[in-house]
Amino acid sequence: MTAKLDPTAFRNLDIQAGEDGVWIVTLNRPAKRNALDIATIEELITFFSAAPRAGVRAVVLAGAGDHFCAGLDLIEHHDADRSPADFMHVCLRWHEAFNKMEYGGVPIIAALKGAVVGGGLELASAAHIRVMDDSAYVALPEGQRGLFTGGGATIRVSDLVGKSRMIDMMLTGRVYKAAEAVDLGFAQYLAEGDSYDMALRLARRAAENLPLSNFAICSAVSHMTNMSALDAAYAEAVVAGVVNTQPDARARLAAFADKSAARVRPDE
Ligand code: 1HE
Repeated sequence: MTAKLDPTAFRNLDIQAGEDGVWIVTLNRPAKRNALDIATIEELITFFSAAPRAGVRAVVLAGAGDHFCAGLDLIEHHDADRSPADFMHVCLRWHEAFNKMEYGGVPIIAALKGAVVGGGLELASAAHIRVMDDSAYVALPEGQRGLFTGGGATIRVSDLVGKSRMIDMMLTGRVYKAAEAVDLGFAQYLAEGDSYDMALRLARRAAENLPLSNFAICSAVSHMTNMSALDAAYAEAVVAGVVNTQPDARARLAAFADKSAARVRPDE
């Protein structure tokens, strides 16, 4: 079962398909600091729903301009003057997009710079790897705006850095700059140069893995951390049963056995 992805069908996202299966998805409203309006969320759903069945082997998720993402489109939200039920449905669409990302099975590497705030941090947290450069900073300004997180921060941001840190950020508007943010666990990498270059390198490396392995890594781990330990152990065994016996893995195992495969070394 395959899906088609037409890069020209997107307006708020710039989509570039790489020949190596690494696709570049760029939030493309730099004049609005890539704030997430409804149309952008719908495009994220469209892209990440199809990606696992469209031959996408890895994604670099980036932002156009100086900022990754300014979070919820506050102007759209203000102008729409939404009812509670309306905004609940908005949040459910955000969850649809971000769950498709986290559980979809395609590695997503976020290239972070400038503001990664509010819903922008929620979006970044749904990626599997986050790379920051020196310009990046994270914050949850919801408290100051009279809002609350609605795009999964209570789940993913607290998972990354803990409940008490998240609550402090929301109460006080605390901002963490890149180096400290990486130390605390908001991102796995601090790039010396451009976060995009490093994210692309990492995405290309991940794309060399077998797709079924990556599917398990970028889906099963998240599912299993939602389960009891007993159920997770069972599910892990089932997933490993499928992944670890895949025919495509035999050549890789044979290469290890005949000593032609690269060894695991600290400096490679
Ligand atoms: C926006 C948004 C936005 C910028 N919605 N339009 N998020 C926030 O509270 C962050 C709000 N944004 C900012 O703090 C700043 O804009 C930035 C630090 C990201 C960038 O600053 P700067 O000086 O480069 O840009 P700017 O002059 O503030 O904004 C440039 C334009 O982008 C301007 O539009 P213009 O038409 O007047 O030129 C801004 O209005 C627009 N813009 N950010 C809409 N967020 C599911 S619940 C999630 C809840 C949240 O995410 S709350 C956090 C919201």
